[in-house]
Order: sequence, then C-alpha cells, then structure tokens
Amino acid sequence: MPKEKRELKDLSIDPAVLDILSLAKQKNYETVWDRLERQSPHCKFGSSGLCCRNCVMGPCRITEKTPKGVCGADAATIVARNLIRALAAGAAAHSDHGRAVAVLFNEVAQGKNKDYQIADEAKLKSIAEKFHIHTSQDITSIAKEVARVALEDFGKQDEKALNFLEAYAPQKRKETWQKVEEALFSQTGKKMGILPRNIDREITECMHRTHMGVDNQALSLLVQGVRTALADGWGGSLIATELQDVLFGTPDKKVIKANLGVLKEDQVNIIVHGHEPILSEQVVAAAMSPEMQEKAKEVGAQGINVAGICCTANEVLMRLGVPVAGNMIHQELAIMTGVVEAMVVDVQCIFPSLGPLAKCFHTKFISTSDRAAFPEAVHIQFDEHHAREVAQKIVETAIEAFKERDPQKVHIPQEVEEAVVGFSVEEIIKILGGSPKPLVDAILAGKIKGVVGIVGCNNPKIKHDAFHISLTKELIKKDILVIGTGCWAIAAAKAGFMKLDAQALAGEGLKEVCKALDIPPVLHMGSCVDCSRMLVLAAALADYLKVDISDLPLVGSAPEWTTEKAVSIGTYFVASGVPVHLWPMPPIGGSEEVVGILTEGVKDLLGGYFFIEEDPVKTASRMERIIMEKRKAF
Ligand code: BF8
Ligand code: SF4
Repeated sequence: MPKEKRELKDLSIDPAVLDILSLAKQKNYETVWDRLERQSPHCKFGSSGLCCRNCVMGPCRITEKTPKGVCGADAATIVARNLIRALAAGAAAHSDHGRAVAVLFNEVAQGKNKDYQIADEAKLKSIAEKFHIHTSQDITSIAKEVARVALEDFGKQDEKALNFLEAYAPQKRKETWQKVEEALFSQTGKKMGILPRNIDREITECMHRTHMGVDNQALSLLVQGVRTALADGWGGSLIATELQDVLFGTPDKKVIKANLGVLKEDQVNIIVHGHEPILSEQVVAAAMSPEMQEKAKEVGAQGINVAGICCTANEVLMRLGVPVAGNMIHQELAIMTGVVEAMVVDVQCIFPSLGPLAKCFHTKFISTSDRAAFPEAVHIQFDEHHAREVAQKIVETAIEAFKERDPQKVHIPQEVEEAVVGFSVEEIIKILGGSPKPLVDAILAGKIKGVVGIVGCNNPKIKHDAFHISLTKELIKKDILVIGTGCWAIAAAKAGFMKLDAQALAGEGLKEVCKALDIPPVLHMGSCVDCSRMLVLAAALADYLKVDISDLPLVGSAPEWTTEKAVSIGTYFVASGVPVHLWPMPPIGGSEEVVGILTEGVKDLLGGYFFIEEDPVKTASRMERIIMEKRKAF
C-alpha cells in the first residue's frame, strides 16, 4: 500500500471505474478505496503473519523481545498456522460450492428435482468413463453412479486418495505425490500425508491441527495445507466444474460484452453477483421468459437486462453469453450508476457495504443463500426445489423497483468491450481438431514458448487491473499463451485482450497459431472453481507427452490476489508442479523458515514453488526464464 495519498487516476486503469469514482467523490458515496485509506497503515503483525489469536492466553504477537507466544509457539508455527487456516477457508469456500452442486446433481439423478436437468449427456458420459462406469446404461443410472463417487469424496472415511483426484490427475504426478510422502517419512520419521482422503476431512484437520497445542511445526502444518489445497483443486473445485457442465452445459466459444456500459438505461437491470450458477442460471432463465419481459414493459421498461459481476458473471457468460458488468471492484460502482434495479447475490466476494449503499438508490440488494446474510439486504430465500418460483419472485422484485428509479441519479459509463470467451478444455480440444497434438507441436516448435495461467482477484491496494493487464500484454508479446479465470479474466475481457484483434499484440509465433485456430491469444477458462479446468488441461498435455506436469513449460500467477481462495488455488498449482507468482506478498514474511519452505524447499519435492514480484515487466521476464529452462529439458 503506497504511503502517500493516491490520486484518482492511480486507483484503476479502467476508464469506467475512474468515471464512477469521480461521481462518487462529487456525491460523497463511500467506496472500498475510502475504507482502505482509513484502515492504512495496516498492522504489521497481521501483515507478516505474526499475530496469533488461537486461544485466550493470547492474543500473542511475536517480536525480537517476545519471540514466543504464551504457549511457547514460535514465529514459524504461528505464521504456518495462520496460513493454513486461511487456505482451509479458501478450500472450504470452493468445496462447499462443489458440494451444493453434487447434492443437487444427485437429486436430479434420483428424479427428486425437476427444476434442473441434465443438459450435457456427452460430458456426463466422459466423466463416467473416467470412473469406469458403464456408459451403455440409461442416462439416469449413469448420473446416479457419478453422483455417488462425487458425494463419496466429501464423506468417505478410508485412507485412500479422493476418487476425483485418482481419476483426473496424471499418472506421473500421482507417483510424485506418493514419493513425496515416502521421502518426508524417511526424512522426519513422521507420517506426512499429501494425498487428500476426503475434502471435508482435510479442512477439518487443518482446523484441528491449528488449535492451541496440536501441530507445532511449520513443515508438518504446511504439508497438511498442501493436502487440503489438493482436496480443493482436484476435488471440490473440480467436482463443481464438472457437474455444473453436466447440469448447465459445457462452455463453448462465444462473443460477449464487458464493462459497466452493458447496463441499459431503458431496461430493468439485474446484476447477478457471487459464485453459484445454481442460482444465476435460474435468474437468467426467469428474466428471459416472455412473461417477465411483458411485465417489464408494463412498468415502462423496454425489457430486462441481466449482467454479471465476479465469478457468477464468469459462469453465465461462459455458458449463456450473458454480459459482464465488471470484476470484484466494480460491485459498488455498478450500484452507483443508478440503473441497477436488483443486485442478486449468493456467496463469496460480496462486500457487506452493498446493503447500506443500495439504500441511497432504488436498488434492491437481494441476498438468497442460507449461508450468507448481509446488513440492509432484502432476503429472498433461494430453494433448489422451488428454483423457478423463487427466481421469478426475484425478477418481479427487480421489475417493481424500476418504478422507483430516479432519473437524476442515472450515470452509465459508456465503456464496453467485446470478448471471445468459452474456452473449456473440451472446446480447446475441439478447436485443436480433437487432440492436444497441434498445441503440443506448436510448443515443441517454439511458436508458443509456454503457457501462463493467471487467476484471481482485484485488490484496492494495487492499481485496479494494472498488474493483470501489463503482465498479460508482456507475456503474449513474448509468444506465451495466456489462459485464466476469475477477476483476471474479466479484466482481460474489459481491456480488449480477448478479441481476435488482440492477435496483433502477440509475438509472431503465437499470432500465427491464434490466426490459424481463430482464437484470441488470451483465453477465458471460466470462474475460480474453473481453475480446475487449467489442471485438467495441464493433465491432458502431461499425459499426451507421458511426462509430469512439472516438466511442462507452465507458470501460474495471482497478480492482484485478495481472498483466502487464492491461497488455496496458488497452493494446489504449486503442489501440482507449477511455479506460481504472487503479488501482493502473502502474510508469511514473519518467518524465514516458512518463506524458505514455500519458495525453495518445495521445489525439490513437488516441482512447483512460489515467487513474489511487484513489477509486471520483471514478472513476465522471470516467467519467460522459467519457461525457457523447462523447454531445455524437453
Ligand atoms: O472466486 S477472482 S475476487 S470473484 S476470489 Fe473473488 Fe478473487 Fe474475483 Fe471469484 Ni475468485
Ligand atoms: Fe498465544 Fe499460543 Fe494462544 Fe496463539 S495459541 S494465542 S501463541 S498462547
């Protein structure tokens, strides 16, 4: 966080954001940046991970004079405990989302829910094949068996690895994990499991081990963190993605529109924000129904316009082509346009500031999940068993609110970009002609030097979207294909990097490949749970070449990361063999031992490791060096 007061132009590279921010200043609307300024400077114990509140003999803070907490825990223990608690929360968020999908999918398979259907039978069969489930049976029997293996991963009590990890991770990587477990045991004499057994169990075990007086060694704690992250990446998140594809369709290539300019002055605007398509798919369907469109006309609107924010946006744009109003930092700004009739939310990355802000407008801030309540929200309880009915009620509430819109407060920035999105692994393979071979050949020939996967968030400490975009630009210039998800993907769409025109910004080799395949040099692979798509793509390349993921010229990055989910994502990429860049610095600086394990120690064991870099250009150069090193070994 810069110490000096920042000028408006230093807060974002997005002109739509700057436009609304000047309005906010004029009208005195409070934003995330105002609150950040008031919170700064941040507590250095918190930001270095050296504050422990895990029991009431404390809270304890580690300094040179007080190197141990009351219980005797040292800096390394405290930093590692704090880190894996954050990681467990992130894995829990993704996996609880995954569980909701698995439970719903099971009900659909059992014929107990008629509001949802199996939309993609081909995807269901391809999942079934991975588990050696007979695909000659009728669809509901296949679905029941797939639901069983998915649900088992949340509750089985044996010591075997997750069903999904066994079925999806490449053979060589599974052997690596096995070897790491053996090496750790022979080096330390202590059993240290890497392979996750049950998604919930690993998260619970993180909480157990970080309780006062349980696990008090950094390495042991971090290994459990790795196991929990793997339970997320190859478990909870993967299950969410795969079963959502079956229920709602596997994404394919399509053109969408991005940024606040997608909001329409003459229509009822509904923003879906949060994460779970179980809700947003139904809201979109209800809004598009002729009955609701008609009702909107009755109140004087031309129709109903649904747009997304955050990962819910990514879910519905990938499958339905719904426009995206912005990424995480746009959530307050969207309401300030004065044309949002309803902002409908479920879980994750939703600012509690939205309820009070919505009260300054006619906007209905509608919470829906039994897991999430917000101050000043209108709660309309979502229930999968009455999904259509509830979605209709939400849309009707928005239509009613249109009557209250104050034309004096309307201010829609004009910025809109087009983006080609929808790059599921299935779609990429289809574009490649049915096999990863053309991509592998392009990599082997050096036309594409390597692939970087970028994920994650916005963080008001960093100039909004600036790191995302500079890094992306530098990488494609260097003939490195960029793929990614989450709020990065929305940043790239808004900046025009996902248009076919963006091929012109790529190096000669990458440009040639993208032209031949008719794709942009920057591929949108979905929401944050869809980081699992990147794992599946890496696995497909590794299996095709019969190598481990750590042998491939792949690098990951979370350049504007914010949430605990990003800690889990970064860790499962590292654990899967991918070097991962982070900025800002995670709260681990208080322990050299922890920093050493995560940036160096893990290298020999897992192949992946973390590195920290503040400058986008230097980050791109370092990534290129890593990629060129890996290419030599090919
Ligand atoms: O899950 S990228 S700010 S919206 S955590 Fe959140 Fe980060 Fe955005 Fe999606 Ni992902
Ligand atoms: Fe302090 Fe130990 Fe309690 Fe943490 S667990 S608050 S370090 S006494």
